[in-house]
Order: sequence, then structure tokens, then C-alpha cells
Amino acid sequence: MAKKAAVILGSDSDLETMRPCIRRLRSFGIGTEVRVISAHRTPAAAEAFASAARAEGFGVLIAAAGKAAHLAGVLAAYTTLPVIGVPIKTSMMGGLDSLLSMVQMPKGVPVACVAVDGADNAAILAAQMLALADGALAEQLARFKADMAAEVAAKDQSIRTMEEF
Ligand code: RP5
Repeated sequence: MAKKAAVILGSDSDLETMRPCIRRLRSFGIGTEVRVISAHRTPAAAEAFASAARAEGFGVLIAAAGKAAHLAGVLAAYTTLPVIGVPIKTSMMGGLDSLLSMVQMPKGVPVACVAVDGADNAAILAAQMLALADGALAEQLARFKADMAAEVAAKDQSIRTMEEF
């Protein structure tokens, strides 16, 4: 059976930023569960979710959090599944605090971190991970890349024939 993806939000205030991630995963037909679990406010739930995730049929976890952003690292501590972190821009530091909290994980507990507010890329990376064991999903990703290339080629053609800028 195809593996599912989990999108874990540190707060419901992260939802608007993460909608493109959830939509992209579902556009690929990936079973996607969305939860609000906080590393600091509900640490026991974070441990329970990550510890059970593999047995529950998940293949990848996506964790979105702002400020101190320990969510991805805490989930990664309790699972051998790949964890993708999405640093959320929530503070006067413009998301740099969240980014560093996810990127600078100590040795042995990696988190794959995308750009600040990089929701769409988190979904695409998650799909690429799941596609390692799913040929149909790999074909969808190949079509997705071909469509992107065609869009850029069309823009290139359009700009080359533009007479006024
Ligand atoms: C983080 O603190 C959450 O992931 C969110 O990005 C930020 C603010 O949370 P709320 O105060 O809006 O619940 O833990």
C-alpha cells in the first residue's frame, strides 16, 4: 500500500502558509494527514505521533514551525522516517530563527530543511522521497517537471519576441 505523508503544524496559525504543501501532496494523490502538534505545548503528542508514524503507514513527515521551531527536530528524534522541516516566518527575525533551528540539527538526527515558508517545495521533496518506492508517483513527478520546463520555455519564447520592456 502507498505510504502516506503527514503535515504537522506547530500551530494552526501556520496553516495559511502550509496550504500549498497540503494541496500539492493531494494533487499527486498522496494520502495526507494534517495535524497540529507542538514540540513545546504538546510534547507528549509529538513523541507519540512520531514513534507510531512508521507503523501507521507514513513514509515521510513534514513539520512546519516558526520561532524556536523545534518541532521537526523533536519528531526526528522519535522516528527513522525522513523529516522535512518548513521554517515559518513568524518573528521580527524574518524566519531566520526558525531556519537555523531546523538546519543546525546536532549530528545523528538530521532534518531536511526547505526555504523559509517553502511549503510547496516540502511537498515536492516529500513526493520524491515516496517515489523511491512508487513508480506511478515517479512518473507523475516526471510529468510535473516536464510541465514546468514547458512553462519556462514558453516564457522564454515570449520574452525573446518582446519588442518593448
Ligand atoms: C510556533 O510558534 C508555531 O509553529 C507558530 O509558527 C508560532 C506561533 O504560534 P501561535 O502563537 O500562533 O500558536 O511554535
